[in-house]
Amino acid sequence: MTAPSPWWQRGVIYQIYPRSFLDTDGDGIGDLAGIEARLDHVARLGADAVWLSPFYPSPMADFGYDVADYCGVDPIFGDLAAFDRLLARAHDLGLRVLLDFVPNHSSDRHPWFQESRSSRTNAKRDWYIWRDPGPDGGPPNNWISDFGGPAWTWDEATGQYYLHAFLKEQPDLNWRNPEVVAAMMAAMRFWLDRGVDGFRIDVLWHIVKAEGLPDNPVNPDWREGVRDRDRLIQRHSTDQPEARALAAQFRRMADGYGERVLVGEIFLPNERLARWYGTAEEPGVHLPFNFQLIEQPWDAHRLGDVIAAYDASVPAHGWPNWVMGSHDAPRIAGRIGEAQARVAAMLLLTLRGTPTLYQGDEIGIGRVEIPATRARDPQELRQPGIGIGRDPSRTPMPWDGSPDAAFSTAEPWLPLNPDWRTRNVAAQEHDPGSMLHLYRKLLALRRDRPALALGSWHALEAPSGVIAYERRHGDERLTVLLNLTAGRIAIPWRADPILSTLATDPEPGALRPDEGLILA
Ligand code: TEU
Repeated sequence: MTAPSPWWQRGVIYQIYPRSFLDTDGDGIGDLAGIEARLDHVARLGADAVWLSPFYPSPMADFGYDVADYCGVDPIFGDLAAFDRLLARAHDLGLRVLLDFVPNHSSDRHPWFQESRSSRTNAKRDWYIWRDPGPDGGPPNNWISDFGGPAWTWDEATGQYYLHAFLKEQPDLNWRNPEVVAAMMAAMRFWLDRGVDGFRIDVLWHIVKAEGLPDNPVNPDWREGVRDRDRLIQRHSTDQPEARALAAQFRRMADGYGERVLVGEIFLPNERLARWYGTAEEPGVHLPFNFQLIEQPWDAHRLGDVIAAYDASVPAHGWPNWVMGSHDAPRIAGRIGEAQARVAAMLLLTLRGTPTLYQGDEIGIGRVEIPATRARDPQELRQPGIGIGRDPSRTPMPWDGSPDAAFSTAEPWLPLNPDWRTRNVAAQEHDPGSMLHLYRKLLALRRDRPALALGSWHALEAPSGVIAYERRHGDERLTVLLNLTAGRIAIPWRADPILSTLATDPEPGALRPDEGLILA
C-alpha cells in the first residue's frame, strides 16, 4: 500500500493579504482579528490552507516585506495573542496556516541592521553586505534594485555601501554568515513551535549572491519603458547553489515538525526552477512557485505548450503547483475579462499540481484604476506610469453592499473595486451563477475526484483556441475542455458533462463561447 499523499499535494492554498481582508479596529487597514472573523469564507470556499502575507512589525516601506522583528506582530495587525486565536480558529475549521517568511532582507529599522550600520567593527557588521566603493568611487558593482535604481546605498557614517535587492529600506542579509543562518532558522522555529503549518518563502532564489559579487551581464533585449531591473541579467545576484543548500536545510528542519510545507517564491525557467526541489535524498522546498499562468499570454496554443513543458519538467520526487494571482500580479479578471476568468478558474483547479488562489479572484475582481494621489506601492511610486504598480491587486475585499463594503468603518487604505456594490461576497452568495459559486463547485469537485487532485495529466488533440487534457487516477478518467476564445468551437465530445463554466446546459458536440467543461 502506498502512503496517502500529504495535504499540500491534494490541497488548495488561498493567499490572504492582511491589509486588505477585513478591518476590525476602524483604521482602514485589515488586521488579524479580521482574518479570524472571516476564515469561514475560506473554509466555505473549500480551500485547505491560507498563506498570510507578512504581518510582522514593519515600517511598511514595502507593506510588510520590510521586517523589523521576525517574531512579532505589527500593532496595526494586532498582537501575538490575536495570532494565536487566528491559528486556533483556522485549525478548528480544518485550515492550515502558512506564514510569509522574508529571508533575503530585513527592514533598515531592524535592530540587527541598526547595529550593523553603527560601526565597521560592530559584531553584526557582517550580518549584512557591506563593501567599499568601486574603483571609480561609485557602487561596488553594477547591480540594479528590483524596484529600480542602484542596488547599493552609500552609508556616510561608516564610509561603505550596503546591498539591497529591493528598497534601500530593505538591506540584504548576509546568508554566508552562519550567525545569520542560525538567527533566521530560530525565527522559523519560533513560528513552527507555535503551530504554523509552513511558510511561503519570499524571493528565495535571491538569498545568496555569487562569491566576489561580480557585475551582472547586460541584457541585450532591454528597451526604454521596461522596468529598470531588466537592464541586467541577474546571473550573479540570484539562483546560487548555496541558496539551494540552505533550502534543503530549511526542509530538514520543517520535516522535523511533521507534515509542514515550504513554498519557495522563485521566478525561473523550468529547468532551473526544478533544481529547487533538490534531490530525492536531499529535497529542497516542497513547492517552488510556478508563475507561468501569470506570465504567459492568454493563448490556447501557447499555454498548452507551457503546461506540457512544465508538467514534464517536475522531477519524480517533486510535485507541481500553479499560481494565477497574487498581491504582486495584475488581477486575472482584469487581464482577460470576467468570462475568460471563469475558464481560467477551471484551468487552475484542474491542472496537476497544488493551486494557489489569491483573495478576491474568487469573486472576479477585475481592473481597478488607482488615482495617482492614492498610489501607495513603492514600485509604482519609483517608476510611475509604466504599468507595474501593484496597488490594483491589493484593494480591500468587498464583503457586502453596506458602506465601504463592510471592509472597514473608516476610509479604506486603498480604494475598493469600482463595482463593489454589486461585486461583493454577499451578492455572489445569493447568485448561483456567480464566480464565487463556480469556485466552490470547482474546489468541491477537486476534493471529490482523486483524478483532479492527484491524477496524471495528458494533453489531448484539440482545435485551435481550445486547451484539452485528461486527468487519470486508477480507473478514473476526467476530460477538461477549455475554450479560450469568444467564439463557438465544434469539438466532438462524448462522455458526461459534470461541470460547465456557463450556467446553462452544455451543447453536445461544441464548446460555447468562453466555455470550460469537465467531462466524466
Ligand atoms: O516579490 C518578489 C518579486 O519578484 C517582485 O519584485 C515581483 O517581481 C514584482 O512584485 C512584480 O510586480 C516579493 C513580494 O511578493 C513582494 O511583494 C515584495 O515587494 C518583494 O518580494 C520584496 O520583498
